[in-house]
Amino acid sequence: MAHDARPIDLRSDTVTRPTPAMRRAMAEAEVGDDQYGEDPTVHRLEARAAAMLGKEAALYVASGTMGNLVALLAHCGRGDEAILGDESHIFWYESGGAAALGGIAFNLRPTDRFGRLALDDIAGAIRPVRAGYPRTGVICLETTHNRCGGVALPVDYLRDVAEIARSRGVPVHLDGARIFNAAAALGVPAAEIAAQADSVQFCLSKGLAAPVGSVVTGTASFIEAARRARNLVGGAMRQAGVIAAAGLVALEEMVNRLPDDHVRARRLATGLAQIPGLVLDAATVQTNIVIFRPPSGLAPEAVIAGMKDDGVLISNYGTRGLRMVTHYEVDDAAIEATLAAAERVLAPVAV
Ligand code: TLP
Repeated sequence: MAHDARPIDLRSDTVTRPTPAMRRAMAEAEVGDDQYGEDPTVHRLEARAAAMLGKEAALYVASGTMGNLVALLAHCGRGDEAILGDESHIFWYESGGAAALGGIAFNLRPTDRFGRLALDDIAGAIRPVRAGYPRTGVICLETTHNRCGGVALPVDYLRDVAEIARSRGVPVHLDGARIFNAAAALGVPAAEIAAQADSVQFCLSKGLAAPVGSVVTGTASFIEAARRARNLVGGAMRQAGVIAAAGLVALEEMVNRLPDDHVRARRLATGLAQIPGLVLDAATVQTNIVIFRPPSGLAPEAVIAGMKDDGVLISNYGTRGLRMVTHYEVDDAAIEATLAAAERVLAPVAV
């Protein structure tokens, strides 16, 4: 397996390399100019993605960041407010793009340990119509929730938010970068999750192992607006079928194996929790992400460096702790090797 020659890379599921089937599909992809609407492979990918999420239409974009950006640009005008969680990916890691390019203000709300914003807080944050108030353009949620350790938002919670949003005429955007992980964890079709939001973006390039790309889904008129926004940010591509072909393989062949990653993440979490002083919220380990804090006295940077010396790459999630993510290229042996390394590196500091 790959980790014999390479480090065990648990920094993210984004590190997954395309499978042999993806490489073949890319080489053989039928292509055309997508800006003329003539790339048949992009069309197939968009149709497949829309069908899997139960939405009218879909748009292939270069990244999850671009997917969230074009969705927010399509929902909001300049000066509008987006209600979003203070631990959301859009707030933390997307360069403030919606604010920089769309003039969209962030109305940040506290996030609980399961990735939820309180319902009454959301309801209270939606602006009444008044000349001096910004307009509330969109409510954003995230599932699985990255900084909350990969928790999946329950469908009932999403339904409750949708009801509040609908009653106030505000759309809901779901950053469903890992929506198929959420679906697997909840044991429901991804379409049931997506049905609770007006727009959903999901990534092909994470646990599904495609080399590039995300998809935005929603109504046909929303996707038309998102397509315009994609042009605006320079994201309209040409013979994109070459990469979309790998995305199709991701949807056809990689969704059903995600539960394997979840089992391995739980094994990892159970093993890590045995280490004295290590802090881990086991209830949040629901999918392929494990976040933990090292025992006090051990600096996160020292843990990362120590693990790296032992051939294991992990990432620093700052105020949240350290993160490990399981994926297609991490097998059972890699999990056991990681735990052995963690026991050495995270052993209690002698006083
Ligand atoms: N997340 C990355 C990094 O945090 C940048 C990762 O390794 O997990 N939404 C969510 C919830 C995400 O986790 C990510 C990527 C994105 C959006 C953005 O996707 P990309 O990286 O394709 O722009």
